[in-house]
Amino acid sequence: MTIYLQCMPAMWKACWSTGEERDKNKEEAIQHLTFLENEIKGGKFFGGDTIGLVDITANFIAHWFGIIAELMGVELITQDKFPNLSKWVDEYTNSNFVKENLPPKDKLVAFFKARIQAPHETKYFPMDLLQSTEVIGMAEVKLLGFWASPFSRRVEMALKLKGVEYEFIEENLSNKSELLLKYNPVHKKVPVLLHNGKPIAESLIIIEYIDQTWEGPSILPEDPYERAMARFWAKLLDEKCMPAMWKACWSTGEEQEKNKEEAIEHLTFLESELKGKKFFGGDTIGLVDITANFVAHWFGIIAELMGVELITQEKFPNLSKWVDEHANSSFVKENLPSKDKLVAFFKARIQAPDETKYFPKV
Ligand SMILES: N[C@@H](CCC(=O)N[C@@H](CS)C(=O)NCC(=O)O)C(=O)O
Repeated sequence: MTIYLQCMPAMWKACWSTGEERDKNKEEAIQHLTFLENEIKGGKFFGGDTIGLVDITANFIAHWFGIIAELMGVELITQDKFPNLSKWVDEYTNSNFVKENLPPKDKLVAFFKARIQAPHETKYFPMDLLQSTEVIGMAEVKLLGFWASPFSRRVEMALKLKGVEYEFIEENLSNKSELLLKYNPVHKKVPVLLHNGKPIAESLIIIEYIDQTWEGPSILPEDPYERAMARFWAKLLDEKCMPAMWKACWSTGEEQEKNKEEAIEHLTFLESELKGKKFFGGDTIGLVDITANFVAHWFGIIAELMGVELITQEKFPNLSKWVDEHANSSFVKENLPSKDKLVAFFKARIQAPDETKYFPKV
């Protein structure tokens, strides 16, 4: 019973928390595990020569924990610190009876990876192991965002890539919260990341912060030149390319033609940059792919609604292939708003009376 009430929650929390909170949880787990380490001394199982109640109760420690700990980069039950427990984990997981009755490692890895990457609405972790969501430690990362914002989704994609657990706080952009005005008084825009209460605004800056703060797949390239280039393309997308594409959608006549021409000019550079590559980041999604999520997802939807043709197969074959690649990546699919929801959102915006119409200014 002690295992369930004290040890497992501490181990679980150590996996899903970060920073100081994780260290505190690890310490607590180590304290309880030390009792178990002494308890098993000299025996094969907690039940002696055969598996008993404690061994069955401790199946999380023997099987689940190692899998989650590896995914989350947590080291706790090591051979040198817990020799008896480590031996027990081996004995236990090699017993035929146990092998036949626990879920295979591959299946659990896939399950937890999917949970880590799941959008906040569908994410599920067995919270009943934790007394409250506050003690989970993940609550130290909060994101003020808006579901339909490509900027906000960029940050979510970066957090998901790193496997960082966070609390999403949906903002009403037509009636901004005190929280948003307090934490981003300069721009008053989402996204804002709060890490241990400290606010960071501007999506590209937040992504770099995430990349430097948490372990996991690199979002920016390691090589300084490649890094500089990734920043260059991300900046071009934000400052030139996306505003021109956006304006091309919402303008008409001559104004629209001018905007389209400007967009085509910038898109042509991106087209060349993609030559021979699956993603801007090479074989995997990186800063520029995340930054360009508007080009890949939002733009096509708005362009179709507004009857604008820009990224065609014949004019931009590399970009068109990249849009498909992007749209078919399961990671991207899980982390972007659905087409139907965006269509409904933009249709409502188009039809809204002027006073309540809301479009991010360009
Ligand atoms: N440069 C900012 C742009 C963020 C942005 O434009 N956010 C929009 C939502 S898509 C917003 O909060 N708009 C509120 C407003 O303009 O009042 C970033 O990269 O984070």
